[in-house]
Amino acid sequence: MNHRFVSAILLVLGVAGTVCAQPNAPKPFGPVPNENQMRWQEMEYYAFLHFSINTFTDQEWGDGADNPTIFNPTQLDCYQWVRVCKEAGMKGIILTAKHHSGFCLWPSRYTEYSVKNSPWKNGKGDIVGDLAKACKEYGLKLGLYLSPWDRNYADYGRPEYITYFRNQLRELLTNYGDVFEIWFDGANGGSGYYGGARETRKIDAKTYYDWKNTYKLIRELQPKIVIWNDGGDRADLRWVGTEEGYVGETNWSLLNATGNVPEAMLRHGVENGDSWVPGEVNTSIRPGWFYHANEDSRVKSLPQLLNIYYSSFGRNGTLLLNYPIDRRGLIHETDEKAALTLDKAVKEAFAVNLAGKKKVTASNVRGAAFGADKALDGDKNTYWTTNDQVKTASLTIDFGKPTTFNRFLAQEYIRLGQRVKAFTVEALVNGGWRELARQTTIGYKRILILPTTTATQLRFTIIDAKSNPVISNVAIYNAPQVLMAPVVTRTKEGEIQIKATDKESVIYYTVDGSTPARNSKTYTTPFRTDGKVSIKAIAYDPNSGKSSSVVAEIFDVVHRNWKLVGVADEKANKVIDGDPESAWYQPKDGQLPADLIVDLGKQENVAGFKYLPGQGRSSGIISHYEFAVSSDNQQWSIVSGGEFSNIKNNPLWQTKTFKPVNARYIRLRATHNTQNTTAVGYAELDIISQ
Ligand code: FUL
Repeated sequence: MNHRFVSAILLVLGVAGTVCAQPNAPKPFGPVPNENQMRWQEMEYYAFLHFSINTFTDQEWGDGADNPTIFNPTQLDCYQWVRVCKEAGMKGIILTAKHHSGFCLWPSRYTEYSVKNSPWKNGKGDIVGDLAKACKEYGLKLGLYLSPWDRNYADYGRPEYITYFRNQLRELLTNYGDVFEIWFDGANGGSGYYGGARETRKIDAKTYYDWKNTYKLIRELQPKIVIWNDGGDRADLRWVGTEEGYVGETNWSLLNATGNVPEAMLRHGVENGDSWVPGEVNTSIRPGWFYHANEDSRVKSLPQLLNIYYSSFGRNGTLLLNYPIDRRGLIHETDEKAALTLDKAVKEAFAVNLAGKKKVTASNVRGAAFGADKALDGDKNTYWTTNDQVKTASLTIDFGKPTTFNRFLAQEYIRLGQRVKAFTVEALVNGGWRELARQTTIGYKRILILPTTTATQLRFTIIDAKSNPVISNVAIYNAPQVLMAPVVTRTKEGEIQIKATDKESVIYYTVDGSTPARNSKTYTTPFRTDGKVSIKAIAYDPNSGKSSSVVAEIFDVVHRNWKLVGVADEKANKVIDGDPESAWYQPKDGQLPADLIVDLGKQENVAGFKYLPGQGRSSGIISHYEFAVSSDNQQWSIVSGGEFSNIKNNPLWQTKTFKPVNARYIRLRATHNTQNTTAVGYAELDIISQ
């Protein structure tokens, strides 16, 4: 039987139970979540753990050729992972049981490419088993990532692989207890080891995996599971089109069951979609998904994490936050500290609901069982709703005295569908109503950051809805201020600019690597630097006495005398202007390979390079490259080449290092881009000198 049909039946039964309890309750409108999706949505926050053989090669993707003997974590402890996640307020963990390299973290019967051929526990270990056990003890739910793309397996691309893939699914979904979510990444086909063939294989992600039957198997083995799939048939959950940690402000939990979904649509859902497919926001606590020691200082700061928090489950999404497991086999201390700090800040922000037990009235009420008070009673199963056909209505909370607040939270009772299309929040200040926010969707949960306001009343008005609104919760908070760390950039001329996001704050900085404090230099205007320099800065708010986290940037040689060779277009200088926001694209009729040559103005000892793709669009992102150096722009030596792993979904700075070499010219050759077209673009190109 079709799973949607089964879900629909379950759902009708589930909803019927609730609806029958309340005579005169509204009927569901449009697609609604099934019980599995409901259970998942209420988890809100859970962890991703990325760990594989490529943790030991410092790569984002393994190509399937690395020898299992290099997989040797020295202190692997699944209890540490689970403890950190639990203390950070998370409700579950999704582990990369098999990433694209094909290396399995459990001793699969169907391959030799697994922990059983590693020195870890003399080949007798099972990480999936250890994690399942630890999760059970701590009351966290277990989820698994099984990469459909397998760069090790000889038969990948042929029908035989599907049997192998399903055998592995059967192992994972049978031997480790309940699995709440299965994760199928969309990266599919490409170059790999493939049992020694070392070739490029293409598959059609829509048809190759026969998802229909694969899903059937999964649901048979784990009836309570939710399926995440960004590559094939529409699953239970959707990707939100970015790995940066946000979903659109307008976010419908709906898609159409068939048809293509462009990334922009994933970000917002489809207003009149015919299926319930809610968004899950996945992002990493560091730039990469896997552990790289050189990212130890780039763990996201509290303001960054709070931003992600508000932009994910503050916008009707769930948050799947990744910790890379390090080579010891642990969540790194810095990541742990960051996650716990986030949890503390969230608890502080939402500690006191200022709307709780306050006088509340509504412009329309369906009857006493659905009164305005039902939105304030803290019970997720009760709700305020209006008579059928009433799509515009407001709810007014009377604080009884002037009250200061800056956060607004609302939840729809989504078991009856997602209905609200637009709403406003107003405050009664000095006898007049002031609009604080005008927004679109709500869904399971919407949180708004409002300007800090002191008012005696707050009015929440639904100005447009698909059907009469059904609101299960409204809450108001006054969250403590958290300062954003300043942003530091350096121009082509070597001028350092430091910008604070919070207007009232003062910036303190150092140029010698020491930690900035209030006795450090105060930043007022840009200043010039030469050569390598390390800048650290903080923002300080004299009113609250609070400081931001420290931002640290290391700049290499100044680009003052750098020139692009053989490019007439003036705009091309954007590639070396030090501004990550500006980008340049090779002319449209270009061909691959495409070269970009930079004259460094003098000989430098070059030990690596850095490439940042254009941040504004998804085209022109280089996926494969060759990097060469020269002293005379005639004779070139290739010093590095390969792929920028996962750059498509995560278009961040790419760093490649090599044995230092003296050179005056550098050449970045783009051999492929992420879309298999000829577009090539660059936000920045830089070198690492010695
Ligand atoms: C991506 C993968 O290619 C990354 O390596 C990572 O697993 C991320 C969560 O999904 O698309």
